[in-house]
Amino acid sequence: MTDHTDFTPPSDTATALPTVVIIGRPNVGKSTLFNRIVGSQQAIVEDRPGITRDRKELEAEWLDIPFLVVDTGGWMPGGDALEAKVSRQVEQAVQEADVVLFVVNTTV
Ligand SMILES: Nc1nc2c(ncn2[C@@H]2O[C@H](COP(=O)(O)OP(=O)(O)O)[C@@H](O)[C@H]2O)c(=O)[nH]1
Ligand SMILES: [Mg+2]
Repeated sequence: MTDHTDFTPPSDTATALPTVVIIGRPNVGKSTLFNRIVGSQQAIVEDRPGITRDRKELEAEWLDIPFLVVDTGGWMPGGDALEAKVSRQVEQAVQEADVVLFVVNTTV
C-alpha cells in the first residue's frame, strides 16, 4: 500500500511532470485546494494555522493534463524559528515550481 503521508523523492516519471506549488500565508485554504485538486482528503485541513509543516506532493491531473501538485506549510518569513524553517521549505518548493498558486484570504 502506498503511504501518502511521507514525502518521497519524485520518480523519473514524476520529475518529467510539470510541478504546481500551492503557497500562501497560514490558514488561507492551501490544503483545501490541494485536496480538491487531488480529489480526496490527502492533506490535513485545520481551523488552526500551522498544521502543514512539510511539503506534501502528489501526482494529479486536471482536464486530462497530468502534473505534480505540492502543498506547503504557511509562508511566514518573519516568524519564529520553526516558522522560518517552514518558510525556507516553501521558498525551496517555489524554486522547483513550474507554476505557483498563491492563495490569499480575501476576507481579511
Ligand atoms: N470560507 C472558506 N473557508 C475555507 C476555504 N478554504 C478553506 N477554508 C477553511 O479555512 C481553514 C484553513 O484551511 P486549510 O486548507 O487548512 O488552510 P491552509 O493552512 O492554508 O492549508 C479550514 O477551516 C478550512 O475549512 C474557502 O474557500 N472558504
Ligand atoms: Mg495546510
